[in-house]
Amino acid sequence: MSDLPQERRVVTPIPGPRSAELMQRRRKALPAGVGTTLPVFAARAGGGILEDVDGNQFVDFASGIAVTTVGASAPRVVAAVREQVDAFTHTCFQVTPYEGYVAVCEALNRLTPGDHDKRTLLVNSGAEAVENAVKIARYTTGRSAVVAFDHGFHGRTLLGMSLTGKVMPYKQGFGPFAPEVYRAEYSYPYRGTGDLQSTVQYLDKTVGARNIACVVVEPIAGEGGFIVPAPGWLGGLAEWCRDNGSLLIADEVQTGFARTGAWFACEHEGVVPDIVTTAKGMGGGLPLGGVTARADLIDAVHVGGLGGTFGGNPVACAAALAALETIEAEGLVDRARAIGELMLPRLRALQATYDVIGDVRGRGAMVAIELVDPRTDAPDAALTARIASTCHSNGLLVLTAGSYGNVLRFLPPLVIGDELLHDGLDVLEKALAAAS
Ligand code: PLZ
Repeated sequence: MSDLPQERRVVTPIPGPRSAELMQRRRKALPAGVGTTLPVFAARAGGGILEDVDGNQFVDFASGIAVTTVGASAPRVVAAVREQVDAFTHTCFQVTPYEGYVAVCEALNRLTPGDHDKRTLLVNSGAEAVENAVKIARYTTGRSAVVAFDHGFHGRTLLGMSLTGKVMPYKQGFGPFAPEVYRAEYSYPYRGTGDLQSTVQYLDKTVGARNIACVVVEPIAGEGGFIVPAPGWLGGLAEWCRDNGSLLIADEVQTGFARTGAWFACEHEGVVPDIVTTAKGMGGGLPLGGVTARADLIDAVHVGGLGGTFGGNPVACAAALAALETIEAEGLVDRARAIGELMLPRLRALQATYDVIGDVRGRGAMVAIELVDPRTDAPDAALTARIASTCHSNGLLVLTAGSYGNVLRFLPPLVIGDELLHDGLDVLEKALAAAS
């Protein structure tokens, strides 16, 4: 990132000619099923900027979907990766262990909510973390039912899809899905759905408390549209789990690692889960996932029951340790909170002007606006897509989200400067003005 100027710059139509050429090659070589948010090809990225192969520079409000929390070329991460690659790239931890893996587990045991005795398993992705969390919960409870929520997203593997709430594009045509997965209502204050009492009643009456191995929940629904549940809802679920011998699995894949202005989003609600799943922001851009569980639970699993060829790859571990060090050294937990304090008031001011903004919500550097028909509050996915596309053409990389596709979400790297944040919000404001 060292010499990447921290400024937005659009020098060609979007996509530019080189990107358009690469898109053509891509079309011939890749399946159509892999989507594209913004059809420009990356050349460099760092700080709050992503530069494409045509020399356009985008303000990054995406972080590769909440991954490059410390930036896409953070100096500590780059140096640590270089050093590790020089030493060795792989041994398979189960064949011959290495220190980096242990150090990442120690860090996760220290940083995740609760001061109880914990153990961590490392894997390659968020989906794999969720898969393993459910394996551990079933093993230790001897129960089979798994509860997930509307608006939830947990990955694209069979179990990940089964736990995910949204059919298109994630599940359509890909079934049958894993059995013994039950779906409860998620707390969605803006739409007035999912109160704790009806959720608990569903668990008791429809699924049956004694059948439930675990409840898998995102503390803030990510892909579902950055839905922050009502205060006390997550705590109420945790209490229900405790009372009924079910395990609470907090999927912190998107919310974790400083993103929301706390190390983990559960902290905002004072909730201590039995198992926490992590990935995304942990690896400093390299693929790494984790399952951190109460020691008494995870240690029950027999030797050889958990693992994988690549899980906790040494290069990914070195990157993760450097990313963690960066978060701590640069005070990025506080920075995330400050980013929220800058963005939320500006977005609320926009809401006062543009009545298509039905809701402004989020925590820290995980914020969103929900776009609606102001007369009915009906989700307006077409408007959302138009605004996103105008932002892209003007050099702001934004993502959409939401079960109804009507949420614009903002996930800047935490190392972005205030000027770029304001600049990005200016682009958004112009796109709103042009669309309404
Ligand atoms: N749990 C809460 O947000 C991944 C999905 C991108 P993987 N979210 C981005 C896409 O289109 O597939 C996610 C998540 C939560 C689990 C996952 C899955 O993480 O690392 O993508 O497997």
